[in-house]
Amino acid sequence: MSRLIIISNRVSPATGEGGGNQGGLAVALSAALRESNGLWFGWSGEETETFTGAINFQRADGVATATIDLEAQDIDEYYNGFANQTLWPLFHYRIDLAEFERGFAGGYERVNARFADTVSPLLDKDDLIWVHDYHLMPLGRELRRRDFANRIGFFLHIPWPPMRLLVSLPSHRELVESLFSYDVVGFQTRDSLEAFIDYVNGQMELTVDADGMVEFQGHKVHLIACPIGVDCEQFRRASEGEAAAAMRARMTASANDRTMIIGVDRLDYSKGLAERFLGYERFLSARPEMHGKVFLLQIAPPSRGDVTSYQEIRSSLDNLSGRINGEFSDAEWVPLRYVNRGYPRDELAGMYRAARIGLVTPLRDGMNLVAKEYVVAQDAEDPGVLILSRFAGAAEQLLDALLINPHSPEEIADAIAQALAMPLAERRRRWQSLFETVCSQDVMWWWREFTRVLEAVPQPSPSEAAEG
Ligand code: ADQ
Repeated sequence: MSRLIIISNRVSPATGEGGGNQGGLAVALSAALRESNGLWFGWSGEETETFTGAINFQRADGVATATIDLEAQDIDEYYNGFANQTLWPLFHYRIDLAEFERGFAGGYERVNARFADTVSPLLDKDDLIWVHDYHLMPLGRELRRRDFANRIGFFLHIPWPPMRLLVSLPSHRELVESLFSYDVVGFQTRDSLEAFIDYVNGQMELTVDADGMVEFQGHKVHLIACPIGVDCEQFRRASEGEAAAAMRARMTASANDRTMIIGVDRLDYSKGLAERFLGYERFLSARPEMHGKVFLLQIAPPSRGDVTSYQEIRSSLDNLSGRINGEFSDAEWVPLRYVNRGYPRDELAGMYRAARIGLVTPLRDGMNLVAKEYVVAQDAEDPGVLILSRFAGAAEQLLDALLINPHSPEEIADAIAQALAMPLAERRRRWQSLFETVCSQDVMWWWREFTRVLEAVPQPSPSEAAEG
């Protein structure tokens, strides 16, 4: 087995028993690294006055990490700029929020080259290199320019946008061409894979064969859809553990016999929080008989606070939640509990289990792990109902959820009413099928599947590598 090198914007290995409080992705990648004695490389999250390329090596619980600091201009242009103000909105279909600034694009290229320069001395020729997400799309090309003939894979965690949207990015062609330096390019869903194929057919006049193989300038790339999952076993255990039970008991006590609906999201415009609140408001207006009988707990820790569009969504949600509570609350009942903080994962598992409905309504989402966590955390005897946006990647797999269009307050309101009235037998049947799907393609399956495909790529002979 080859040594695995994971390269991502941030490095967050899981340490402690069962990964402690880290998410499934950290747990899975850490397991993959332990198995191959690999290395995880990325940005420390820290700022330095001038970029030096100095590497901070650490090893914890059998996982080796190597991190670098970035200078202020890098963070502005690469991270807050091109990644989070250009690519993120554009890839989530929010062209109205996307900023196309040359400085951002330049910073993105510069930081990708810096990643390549710094990681290069750490790489051996047999290493399997796995690059993650939209921050680092050109990294494969940068490594090829430095003569690495290794097998290099890329996985995109966010959606791939339709061709007609992507072409609004001034450097769209260069960005897509850079992906052809990889041997394997993985997407979350068939839908994203098809949008990518549509682009390479339409803009590059290339043909992708039935197995997902496409050739560009003499190099073959394997395109796959490989949906990420959650750590089913660990999260199930957490949801049955003490911390979850204690949290569940606290939630039940504070619910005071009212039925709880839960939403858990990073505070991001792609998550459809305003639309969710409006759908819930519609439900309350249409069903006065339900007043005092339900409440929505929305947990939304702030993220990317340096970016203006995130400050704006935060203040508009403050207003909207205030308006809804002002309109419907009475002395004994507050219909919307809106909380801007994160919770430890085991407590989150308890909250999911205490909720009769999981309300997951992103306007666009690569996958959405909250939907899968909600399913895993349910009590098999008395499971809750998942309401899920059709535009989350997870909707391709979770067909037994109540699938809705998050832009329609009526559909959200009707789905809430349907979920509240759903008989136990139907809840059990739907949940059983969702649980089987989520656990058969969990996050361990995901990394094994991706690395299996990458490992199957024939390694170039030394002469080919020299020519390449
Ligand atoms: P995200 O956009 O961050 O990820 P998501 O998949 O929902 O979205 O993952 C969020 C994670 O953060 C979940 O594990 C959730 O439990 C956790 N989390 C959220 N709010 C929390 C809170 N208040 N307290 C504690 N934990 C909280 C990106 C893409 C997704 C894709 C993932 C993985 O946007 O589409 O599913 O990567 O590929």
